[in-house]
Amino acid sequence: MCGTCGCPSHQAGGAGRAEDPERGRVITLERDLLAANDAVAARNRERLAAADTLAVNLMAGPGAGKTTLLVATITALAGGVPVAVVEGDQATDLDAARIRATGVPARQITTGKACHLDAAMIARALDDGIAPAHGVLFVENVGNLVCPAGFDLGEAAKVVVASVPEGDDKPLKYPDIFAAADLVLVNKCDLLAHVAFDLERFTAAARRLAPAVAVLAVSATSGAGLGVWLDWLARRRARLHAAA
Ligand SMILES: Nc1nc2c(ncn2[C@@H]2O[C@H](COP(=O)(O)OP(=O)(O)OP(=O)(O)O)[C@@H](O)[C@H]2O)c(=O)[nH]1
Ligand SMILES: [Mg+2]
Repeated sequence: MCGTCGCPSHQAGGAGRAEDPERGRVITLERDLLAANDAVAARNRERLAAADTLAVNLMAGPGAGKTTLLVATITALAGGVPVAVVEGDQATDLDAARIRATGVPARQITTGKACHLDAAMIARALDDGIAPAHGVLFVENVGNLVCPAGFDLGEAAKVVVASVPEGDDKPLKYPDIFAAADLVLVNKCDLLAHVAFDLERFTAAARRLAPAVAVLAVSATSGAGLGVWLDWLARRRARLHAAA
């Protein structure tokens, strides 16, 4: 397990030496932890579907612009859709405060040593009634391009937020999270003129991992591309509603 967070996702699918009994026990424990998480996530998914709530798990590296994008999205939705946010951070409730300043409910989860949210954390937030019926529950995962990929939260969609200053090589370097993505947003596209970032190369790399994935360039600060992102959300809400 990861020495920092005890996260099993790093090694659960990895190669263990069968002749090493201790390694075998660790792999079994890690698989059990992920299976337990998946069971809670399945229950979360049922609860969210029953409430007709679209849950969207935003995953990205630190500073990619998740909270800024959420604030811009909430502002653009302008009260037309019930929205709430679960904020995951290692420490502080700074991001939850930014969300609450828009008038939308936010529940901060501080994870301490853990580097990702898990399904049990989301289940507790659901117990507290955070999910808006017939609306959207955004989950801002802990800023990390590795560990969140392994943990199903019960969301309807995983959205990976990359950003222009991070570089166009991120899908190649962090394949698991891009392989899991239902949508990739390339944020800070207002900086494309100033930073060496090849959007075509980035998109091709992301599609090698998730062949059908849509890649949308957006800017949370200028508003560019936000309409396409809002349309994507509306389609996913309609799909969830139709399946109910
Ligand atoms: N130029 C530009 N800056 C942006 C954009 N979106 C966010 N930023 C800036 O990027 C920095 C980080 O933004 P946050 O929204 O806090 O990023 P985050 O992903 O929520 O960060 P963590 O929660 O710490 O992982 C801030 O200085 C934002 O103003 C954008 O579209 N363009
Ligand atoms: Mg944030």
